[in-house]
Amino acid sequence: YDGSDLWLRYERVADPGLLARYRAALGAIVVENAGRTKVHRHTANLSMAPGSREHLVESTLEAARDELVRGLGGLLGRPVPVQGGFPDRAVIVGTPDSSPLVRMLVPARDLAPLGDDGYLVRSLSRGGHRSIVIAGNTDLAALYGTFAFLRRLQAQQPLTELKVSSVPRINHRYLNYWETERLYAGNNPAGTGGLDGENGAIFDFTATGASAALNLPVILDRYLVAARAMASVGINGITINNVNANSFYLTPAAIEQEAALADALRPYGIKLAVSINYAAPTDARFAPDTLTREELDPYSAKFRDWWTRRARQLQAAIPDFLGFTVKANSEGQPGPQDLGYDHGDGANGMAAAVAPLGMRIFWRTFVYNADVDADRLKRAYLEFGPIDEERQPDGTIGRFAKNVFLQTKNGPLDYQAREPANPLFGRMEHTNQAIELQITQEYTGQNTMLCYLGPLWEEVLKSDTYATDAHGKLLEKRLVGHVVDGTAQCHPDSAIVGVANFGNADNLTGHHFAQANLYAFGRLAWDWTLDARGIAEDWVRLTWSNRDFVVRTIVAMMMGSREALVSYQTPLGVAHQFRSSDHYGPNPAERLARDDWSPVYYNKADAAGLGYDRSPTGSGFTAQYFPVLAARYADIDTVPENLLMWFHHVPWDRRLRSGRIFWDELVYRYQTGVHYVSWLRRAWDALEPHVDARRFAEVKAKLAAHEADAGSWRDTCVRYWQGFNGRPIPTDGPLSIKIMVGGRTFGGFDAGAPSSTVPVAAGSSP
Ligand code: BDP
Repeated sequence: YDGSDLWLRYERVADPGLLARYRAALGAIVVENAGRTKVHRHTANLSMAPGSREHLVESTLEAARDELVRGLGGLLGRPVPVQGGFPDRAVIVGTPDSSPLVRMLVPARDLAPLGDDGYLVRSLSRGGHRSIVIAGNTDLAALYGTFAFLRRLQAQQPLTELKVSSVPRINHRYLNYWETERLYAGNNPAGTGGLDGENGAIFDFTATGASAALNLPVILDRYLVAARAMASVGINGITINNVNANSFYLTPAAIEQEAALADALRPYGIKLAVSINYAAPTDARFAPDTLTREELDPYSAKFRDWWTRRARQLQAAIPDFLGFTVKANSEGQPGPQDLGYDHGDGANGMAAAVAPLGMRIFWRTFVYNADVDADRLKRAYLEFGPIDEERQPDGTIGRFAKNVFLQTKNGPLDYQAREPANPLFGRMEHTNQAIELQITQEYTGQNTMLCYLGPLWEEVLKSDTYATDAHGKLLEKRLVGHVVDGTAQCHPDSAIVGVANFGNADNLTGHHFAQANLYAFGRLAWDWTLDARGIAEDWVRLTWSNRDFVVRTIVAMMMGSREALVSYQTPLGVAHQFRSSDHYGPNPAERLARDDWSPVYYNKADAAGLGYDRSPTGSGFTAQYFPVLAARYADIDTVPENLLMWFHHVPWDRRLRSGRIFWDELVYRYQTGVHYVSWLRRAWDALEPHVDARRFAEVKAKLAAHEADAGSWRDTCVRYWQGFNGRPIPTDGPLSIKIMVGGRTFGGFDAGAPSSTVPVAAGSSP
């Protein structure tokens, strides 16, 4: 098995008793009027590639029906018929509009609180008939309920007395897909896909224009597997191209292909958006409809009309087109500041251009501009904060338009394995804010390391911002998740974005365990209050096996993996020690053209100690947080130890909570991280009898590379720090390693015995 079904495997239930109970309860599939509400289709010649396993459907209810046929057929090991009427033991799917049975069986008042996307799943007994009803107010909600129901069966949960309902906490649950550049996952190196098929992107566009055959009316299996997988966790939108945007995606030839893709994804409720370059109007590809650089004035009719024209072209082909994602005045991308305007002017100019079409602008806050402040981490708030607080002529506060979302990375730096929450969360009270998480593992091991990101995101979403109201009183709901879902500060609209990790690899994500990150993102996007451990357990049951031993082992492997990665890469809050060429390996000594791209800028290693002083005696970044956090981070005695070097330059001899001095603790952390990876490898080996051969071997090979690379992180960094402090490697006797995650310990193992393949630092010279 190659992993290409992701978590939608639907393996036959192994336990004979359970199989018999499922078979007895699930005798028929009833989806009334499944074909009645056909979704819009722009592309007449949309077709599957020859030899495809997937197939095109024309409506969302057909997608639900076909998923049940596939899912129940697989799980029960025999086909379950699609029937009309009101058969006994049926699974009934629909809405009160589509299905008279749903209307009869589900009281309207039970559906009312579900909104557009929420669903319910119930077992009912009526007139001697037992049935399971999956219902929502929209076809898409019914599809979401179908996937949730199948998930229960895949995880072997009982079917009796089902009374489930679920409503997403966040409205817009989107992926950003970065093709063409730094594909960290899922790409077959010599693969096809992306522009001109030259890299390993999932979607295969061509840039050659209308004269050559367009690749995209032809739909490949992997597009629909991805669509089903996204829908199964409730993702409802995708920006299809890199934020460093190629304006090709706005040309007529591209729009034709985007329309085909949108047609294929539409039954699954996934809508398209495109990343744009602020200066696209100057691009010769649009001649004669081009503007000069001076005409990129966000207040000018010329600029706005240009964008309205582009948006109209997109909407003509893709009626549910979402809008644009914008990276402006960041890392060399053009933006309104080039003409003396600020982000508010630029975002609002574009927002005004697309507002009549019902579209939104997702304007990213990942900006840094050396003129604004030497500490790169301070810049976003310095650039965006004042716009949020500005009093408007009509007396309201905040200048950003209603159809603008600021899209903000979880942390203030750049997707590091551990960061404090971005201070913008809670601070941008008058502005719509989306959180941006990175699913693709740029700084977290890419395609090689096993790193489950659920705990990272849970940590961020459940971080307390200590946000206060206008009177300085602490808000009641003030976790980052509350800010994002709108409940903290009464925002009616809400969004979460994940930078996605699939490509054209057989299993879509490269590392088999990278699938878990896509899954976890989707589940958390729907309900950020879920815990990462529960999500991991679901994923293991759906993807690998329901056997207790397998579930326990893999969940334990996953749960400690991120903390281990932090330990062997960037322990105790030292950030961004990555080699600039690929952001995978270490290079703490690197000094680049720009200070704020350089590991040395982040580590500030010297004879006295290590770490970046961002306290009031340093850059003063801590003051961007609400008072409770600002005070906690400002003081080296109260800052959480896992963020120590994020906020302070720490003396080598400083005593830490473990009783060890800082230098000893640092080496100890590197070491525990590497030991954890050795344990991962051994834990995996023990699963050999329980895992299919191909996936077992592929993960085993990745873990071997992972272990070697973790060792190289430790050795490179420890050796480099020694160059400053001249200290020996501490000897600490055998290490008993327990990695704590959310108050639980995982992988409690005796790491006293040195691993056979990795040189061990403690007690020896690295
Ligand atoms: C960095 C990536 C770069 C992205 C940038 C961004 O290295 O490729 O363009 O983030 O988010 O992490 O804009």
